[in-house]
Amino acid sequence: MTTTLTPEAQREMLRQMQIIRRFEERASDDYIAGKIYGVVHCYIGEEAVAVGVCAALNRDDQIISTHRGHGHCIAKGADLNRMMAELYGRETGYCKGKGGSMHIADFGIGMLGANGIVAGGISIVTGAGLAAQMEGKGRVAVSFFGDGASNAGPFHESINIASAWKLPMIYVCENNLWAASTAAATTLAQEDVAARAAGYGIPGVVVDGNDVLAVHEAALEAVARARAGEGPTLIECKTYRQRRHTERPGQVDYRTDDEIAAWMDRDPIPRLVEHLKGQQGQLTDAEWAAMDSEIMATIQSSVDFAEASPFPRPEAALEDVFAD
Ligand SMILES: Cc1ncc(C[n+]2csc(CCOP(=O)(O)OP(=O)(O)O)c2C)c(N)n1
Repeated sequence: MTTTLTPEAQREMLRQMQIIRRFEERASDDYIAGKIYGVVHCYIGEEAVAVGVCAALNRDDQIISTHRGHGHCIAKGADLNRMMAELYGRETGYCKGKGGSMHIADFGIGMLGANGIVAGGISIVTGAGLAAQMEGKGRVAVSFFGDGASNAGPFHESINIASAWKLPMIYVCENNLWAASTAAATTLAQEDVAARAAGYGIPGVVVDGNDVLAVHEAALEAVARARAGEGPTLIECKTYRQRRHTERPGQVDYRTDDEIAAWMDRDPIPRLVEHLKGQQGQLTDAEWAAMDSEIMATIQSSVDFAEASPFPRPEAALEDVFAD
């Protein structure tokens, strides 16, 4: 792993990745315990993508997420209490407890929303890229999406128009090798999603998505290009979800034990920990343990906040509904 980032900046990336990890471990436990409703898709194993990309963005840059959205929310600066309260279905949550895991948005920090429609966010955030271009203040917009979503129409339509209009967009494909139960290898016409960029006349970059520093480097370059008015970049991050598609108990996992084990060895968090420890002691065991305990305490506070919050009033069911 190589970088020009300061040790402090790298430790902050580690902290962000561990917050995502601990938030989701708790969300999974509480979902299985029946305290969280709806469905929970964990991003565990893919944290380096959200963190590496969002560290290259400003607060007013905008991102859009997927059904697997907790990591993107946290990396863009979302409030953990409001996130946990939303998962718990409470009135203090981001959607007043009526949206759940797949509908968290926070426009104030440039997080335009998770989205339960596979590929649905790609065209929405391309519109945000057009708005950013028209506004002319140098903002950029980022679309996160999976390998499965890259086979859907909005991917192609959006990248085509973004390239034709040189929109300040960064398209980040999180290729975790599986779309629910479908292996990417059986549905991608070419091994690399990034190769498709050539068809739209934009750069396509393949990056180790479990190396936060490599993801960050690629993102910095793409952001600079977008801010300079040179148009979009497609970054394909090769990564892996360590969990099954959702946390629903009893769900079948089609993946082999060997494949899972090989990727567990490339877990992005221990990789950065080892890198920092090896870099003239930029992280000690004691510092890492202290960082983790502080994170665990923050996650516990978010659960306490959620549990102390009321459920929405039944009469609120039809409030904030924008369509008849
Ligand atoms: C339009 C649409 N089709 C199908 C689904 C059901 N579905 C939910 S997640 C998923 C797989 C998505 O795979 P990918 O885009 O690779 O993202 P990943 O789950 O791997 O993060 C599918 C098919 C959906 N939510 N929306």
